[in-house]
Order: sequence, then C-alpha cells, then structure tokens
Amino acid sequence: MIEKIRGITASAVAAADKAGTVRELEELRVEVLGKKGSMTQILKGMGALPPDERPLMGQAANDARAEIEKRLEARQAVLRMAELEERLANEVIDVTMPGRAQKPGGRHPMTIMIEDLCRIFTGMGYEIAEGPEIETDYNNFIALNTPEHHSSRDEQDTFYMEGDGGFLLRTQTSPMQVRYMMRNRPPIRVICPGKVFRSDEIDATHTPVFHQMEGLVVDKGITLGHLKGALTTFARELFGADTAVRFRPHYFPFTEPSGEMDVRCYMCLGKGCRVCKGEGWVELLGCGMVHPNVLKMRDIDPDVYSGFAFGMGLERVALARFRIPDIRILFENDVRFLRQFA
Ligand code: 2U9
Repeated sequence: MIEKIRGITASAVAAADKAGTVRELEELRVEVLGKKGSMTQILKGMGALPPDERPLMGQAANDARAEIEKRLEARQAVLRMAELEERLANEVIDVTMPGRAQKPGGRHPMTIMIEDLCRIFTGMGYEIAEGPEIETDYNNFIALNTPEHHSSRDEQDTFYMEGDGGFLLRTQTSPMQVRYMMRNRPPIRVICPGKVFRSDEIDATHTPVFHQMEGLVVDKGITLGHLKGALTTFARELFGADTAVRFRPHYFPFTEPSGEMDVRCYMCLGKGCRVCKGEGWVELLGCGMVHPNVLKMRDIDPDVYSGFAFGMGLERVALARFRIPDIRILFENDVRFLRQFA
C-alpha cells in the first residue's frame, strides 16, 4: 500500500508541475484528492488493513495528501501570476481613444422653481422644513382649526387611507408647520415645500398631486404690515423689482383675517389678456394672520405672540413664470419639453 501511495504522490506532483492552466490543475485536484479521487480511495481502503499497520499507513497517506496540496497551491500561484501577466500585456487600454460622451441632464422646472423659492426665503432668514406626505387627520385639519364638519373640508377632496388609523394624504403642507411648532418655540420663520394630494379631476390647471410651499412666521408683535412687506419682497424677487402686487380679502379657517395676493399680469402688464382673463392681475398666493385658535392649540399665547402664514400652489407659479400653457406637461416628462430647461 505504501508503494501505491508513493506512486500516486509522484505522478500527482509531476502532473501538477506540468499543468498549463489553473483549470487543468483543478481537474487534477479532483482526480487525486476529490471524493472519488485515487488518494481518497486509498484512505477508504485503510479499514481492511490489520489494526497495527493502520497508524503508519494513515500517517503516510496524510503526509502524501499534504505534499500534493502544497504542490498544487504552488503551481496555482505560478499559473495565476502568468495569466495575470498575459492579460496585462494583451488588454492594453488606449488612453488616447475618445471617451463616450455622457449627455448631461437638467433640473426639472418644478425643481428649479422650488430651489429658487427656497433661495429667496432663506435669504430673508427662513428655515426650510420638510415632512411626511402621509398625515393624521389631526395635523392636516384639526390642528389648523378645521374640525370634522367644517365646510372647507369639502373644498379639499381628501384621499383617505384604508384602515382605521385615521391617516390621509396631506392636502396642504400646513401639517408640517404644525409639526414644526411642536418642536420649536417662537420666534418661528419657516417655509415648507412639498407634494400635496387632492382628489381632483385632471385638466389643464388641476392634477391630483401638486406642489405647495407654505410659510409661517410667529413672534411677538407680528402684524399685517410684516405679512405685506415679506410677500411683496418675495413677489419682486421672483417676477422683477417693478412688479406691482395687490391684496384682496379671502377666507381660510387657519388664518384671520385672510387674503389673497395678486401680481400685475406678467403677460399684458395690466392691459388685460387671456392669461389674466382681462383682469390685469394674476392670483399668486393665499395668506393671513395665524388664527388665535391655531396658536392656542400649540400652547402659544395669542395675547403675547402673533404670526402670519401664506401658501401657494407651485405648479401655477411655474406655469406663469415659464409661460407653460398646460399643467399636465409638467408631469409627462417628455424630454423634448424638459431639454428646454437644461
Ligand atoms: C399654520 C397656520 C397657518 C397656510 C396658508 C394659505 C393661506 C393658502 C393655498 C393657496 C392655493 C394653497 O395651493 S393652494 O391650494 N394656501 O392660501 N395657506 S395661509 O396657513 C397656515 C399654515 C400653517 C400652522
């Protein structure tokens, strides 16, 4: 048996040294040391030997196995290195070849819009806060002075989530200002941009998902004068320094008094046209002084503090600014349209 072991070892070592590829080497390993390999068979046959010969033979077989493994590994290292060298020699990269041009992308007009608005408001000292699109009924309505059977809930056709968690898709970004007021005490100056959801039919001016930016300022001694000053400055930053604005009364449950701000029509400069429907003015945003109930619910004393808030639909502002005739184009992502903004 010892002769057999020596014979297998000698031929395995010779074959290993002759192997030309890593693959050949692997085949050899299986042939000799694999489950059905010649050396494995010898080890299996050990049981038939008289007990006193077994330890010696076992030792010899294990030594042989170790010797073969060592030679296989040594040869493998040599072959791997040779293969690598061959690849390095053949796979030359021609660094003078022209590269493949990457077409640069561009920002979506809504992204441009949001980033510009954020720049204008952060320039006036506002913080930016973003929050969840799935909200509680409490944050979206109750905390904003809009209890369950309030008529203004009907105007904001709400997507309610299934199940009894009372969750909904926010219809405005105001719940984020509510969250902000839970974590921050006045003075507060914050804007909240983001997506909002309403169950609207799709047409040239409505989509069930749109973007809003709302702002909130709360401090001691904030007046309607601050509201008008801040929003006039904003409109002039966005549409040009000579932009005229006007304020009209309106109603919102979360502000009192409430209003809407128009800008002089950017199309006809006030003469009256299709865009302003002959009015000479285009509605830009809603605004008002924060309702005392909204402050009270956040434990802010309305006798000490006051604030103003505003909100605007950003698609509408983008349509005006970029002279886009139909809101649906903003959601189709046709590259022929998007390329114009790159
Ligand atoms: C808190 C208190 C008050 C946010 C405001 C508006 C006026 C407004 C709409 C205009 C068109 C949004 O896109 S739109 O539907 N919004 O007119 N939003 S004041 O008032 C708040 C917000 C948060 C705590």
